[in-house]
Amino acid sequence: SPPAAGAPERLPFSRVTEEDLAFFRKILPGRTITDPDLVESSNVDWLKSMKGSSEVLLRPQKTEEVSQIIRYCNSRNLAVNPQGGNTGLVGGSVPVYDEIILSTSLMNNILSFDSISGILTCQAGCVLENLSLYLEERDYIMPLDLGAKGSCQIGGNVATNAGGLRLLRYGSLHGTVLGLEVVLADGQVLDCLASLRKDNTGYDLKQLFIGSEGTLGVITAVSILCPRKPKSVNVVFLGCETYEQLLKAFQLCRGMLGEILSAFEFLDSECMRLLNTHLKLPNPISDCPFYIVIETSGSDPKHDAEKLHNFLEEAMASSLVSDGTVATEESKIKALWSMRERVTEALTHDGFTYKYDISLPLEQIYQLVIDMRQHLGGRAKSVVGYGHVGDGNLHLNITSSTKDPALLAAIEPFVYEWTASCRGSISAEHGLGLKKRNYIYYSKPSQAVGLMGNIKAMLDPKGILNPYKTLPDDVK
Ligand code: FAD
Ligand code: 2HG
Ligand code: ZN
Repeated sequence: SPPAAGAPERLPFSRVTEEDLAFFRKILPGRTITDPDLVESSNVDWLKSMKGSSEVLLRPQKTEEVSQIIRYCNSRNLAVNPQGGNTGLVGGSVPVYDEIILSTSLMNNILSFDSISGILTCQAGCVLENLSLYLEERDYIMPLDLGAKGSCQIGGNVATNAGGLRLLRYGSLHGTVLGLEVVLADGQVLDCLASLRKDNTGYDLKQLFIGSEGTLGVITAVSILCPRKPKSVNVVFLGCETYEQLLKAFQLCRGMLGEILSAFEFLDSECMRLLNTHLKLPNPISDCPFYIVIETSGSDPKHDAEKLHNFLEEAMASSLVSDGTVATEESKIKALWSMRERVTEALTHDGFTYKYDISLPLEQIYQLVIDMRQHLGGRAKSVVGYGHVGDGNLHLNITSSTKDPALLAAIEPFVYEWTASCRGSISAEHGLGLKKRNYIYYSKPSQAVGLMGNIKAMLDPKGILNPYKTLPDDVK
């Protein structure tokens, strides 16, 4: 298929030959996939917005196999696209042209778990939800959670530095990942798989690979610090009349819930409309312009209930929230969470979706949605705002019935200029992939981007690892 409009030129990588396939089949017998019907789904991204034309899907099980494949590809100048669960939202997980797809899906073993320290070590292809289930049986949880948990893999999470719904409480993967094993572009295995809380021996190299989107190395194993499973979890779904009240509720909530607050998320009434229309999810409370999902996680149900009760009473008394419902039991907790987690899915039913994942100062978050609506007038089908408001992260999504270049031209660069004027980030948690890489300068100075280019050139001189991704066109 022809490359997407605006796609970069194909770089002069080799094309896969019969000899190459013979080599791959020797290393990965039965796991070198060339049947076009089987390769097809790995060529298309979750949003169905990108389509590559790879003819080879490799499914290693061991680090040593990854190492042999990459060493060979480097010597043959063959480009490789590392792929986890293929849930990425910026076109980073699928090939642009005929890059070999290296899937970690069969690298799904847990290597060790220490029930005293809570340190889990596993292969990169473990699905996030499977890790969560494994840990829950042992009274622990993963420090991250996201709507894509049923498909995304821990290697992909680390490669994108995924944030998600628990970042407010447990921090980013830059803090919770304790060690990584990475196959470098020349096939060397970099063993930084330490399981230590503290280790200041030289530069912290693993940090380079967290968020590097497959461009610096293939992550093969991860060691991660996991929190204890909370004994009591409560979720509240609240309605607010204005964004200012929502922010005041956040402030109050931080003060009154303190250490038990584990998530503070929001969605607007347009998201609710899409949940109602496309997924038939009814509003659990009365209609409001804004909705908040607050989660508490603590060790004492009585203590937590009391704190939550006091907070709700105060929030209602000071008219910060106008309606709400509380869940303590598992099925209702899940139902309330799905009102937030399934907005992305609802959007896919609304039409072609333009996605913006923006970090902004808290006070400015919703102004961007308002300004965008005004700026676009009637040109978009829906303009919705939701996200990890507690982390200062807005998900601004705009839909149209079909792909609409004129609409896109009205959105960009407006959205990026707006973001840069507040010194925000044009990619808070999804990465740059193919779609956002050329906008990096809105959030990073050219000096920083130049240094990124130097690091890439040092670690992957032939540029075989996930070409056309993350770095802008002018950095080679
Ligand atoms: P993929 O999509 O397969 O790959 C993503 C990138 O990482 C690609 O560039 C790929 O080349 C690279 N990569 C994958 N595995 C490796 C590896 N082993 N070594 C090196 N590079 C690798 N993101 C958030 O941050 N927060 C959210 O709340 C969130 N919610 C989501 C909800 C839904 C419904 C969906 C569809 C996506 C969501 N995402 C979210 C996007 C997020 O980036 C991914 O869900 C996830 O982190 C990607 O993991 P994956 O295994 O699917 O990786
Ligand atoms: C979320 O927080 C994800 O739900 C997806 O990061 C956001 O689809 C989006 O824009
Ligand atoms: Zn998100």
